Order: sequence, then C-alpha cells, then structure tokens
Amino acid sequence: STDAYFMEEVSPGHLQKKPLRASDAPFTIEDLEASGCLAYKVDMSGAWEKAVEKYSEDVGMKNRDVVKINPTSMPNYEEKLAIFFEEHLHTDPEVRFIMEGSGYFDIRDVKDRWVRIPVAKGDLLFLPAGIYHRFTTDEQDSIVAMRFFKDAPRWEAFNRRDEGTEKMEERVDYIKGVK
Ligand code: KMT
Ligand code: NI
Repeated sequence: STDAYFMEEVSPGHLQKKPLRASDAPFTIEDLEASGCLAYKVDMSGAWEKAVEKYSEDVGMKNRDVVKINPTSMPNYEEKLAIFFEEHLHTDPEVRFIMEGSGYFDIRDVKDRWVRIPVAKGDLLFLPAGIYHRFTTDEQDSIVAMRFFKDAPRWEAFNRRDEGTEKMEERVDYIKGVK
C-alpha cells in the first residue's frame, strides 16, 4: 500500500492545500507502479545523500538543485505555487527527494483520475516523463526538495490546458508504456 489516495476535484488556489481525500478506496503501490511512478522512503539517519545520488544516477539524472518552497524563501510564493499546481508534464522524469517539510504531488492515474501522493521528509519520488501531474504545499506551507535533472537544472513544464501535450513524443511513449 501507499499513502496515496483518490482526491476530490479542486479548482486551483481554492482549498488545494487541504488533504481532499475523496474516498477510502485504496490506491496501492501496484497502482502507483502501473502509472509508471515509484515512491521510496529513505532512512535519513544514514548516508542518505549517497543513496539518493546513486538512485538518481541509476535513472539517468546528472544534475540537481535544492528548492525551498515557503512564503519567506520563495519570491512570489503564491504565484509560483499556482504554476506548480497547474496540471503539466515534463519531457524528463520528475525525480524529487524531500529533505524537509511536506506537500502533495497529484498525479493522473491510468484512468485519468486525480491521485494525491502526500510527501514528507525522506520521501524519494519518481514520476515518469509524460505523466500529467501537479504539486502543492500543504497547510504547513513549507517544503525543501532536491530536484534532479538529466541536463542543466532547468524546470520546463508543458501545461495540459495549453493543448498540444497529447501529441508530444514523451506523452505518446508514456501512454504506450502504461498500456
Ligand atoms: C513540479 O514539476 O511539479 C515541481 O517541481 C514541483 C516542485 S518540487 C517540490
Ligand atoms: Ni512537474
């Protein structure tokens, strides 16, 4: 099992930081893997940095940065959050390690339903290229995450509502992979 769950529909900005659990129907680790995602808990009392680095290299990541998402560290916090919470995909996998704080990654499952994945310190999350997802902090309003990149640390999102994403190579490959 995972901590993930089916979530209620929510309009961006409105109540997005609340848990929004829609039902008690389980969303299992198998369901998560069927959508191409992986989630691990890393023991941070040990040599976690080496373990996380090794994992990221194994999945093809060469670069990383650390992002602090909270009202004091991040200029234009609410605007940035609105960008993160817009449903999007990337051409690279989204690999994140949570160093401090907590938040929610929402993914679209294979049936296009929103699934909420709560993350907290020690969580390592892999979302494949081409999956629709979004991110928000929770009501604590603070998270520190290590982000991994294939090439230079550059965050580029393609929003679903802008259309065109369905025809992208990474989206087509993602859909083939989950079938
Ligand atoms: C993304 O692509 O949604 C993000 O990088 C969110 C910020 S990482 C906690
Ligand atoms: Ni993303």
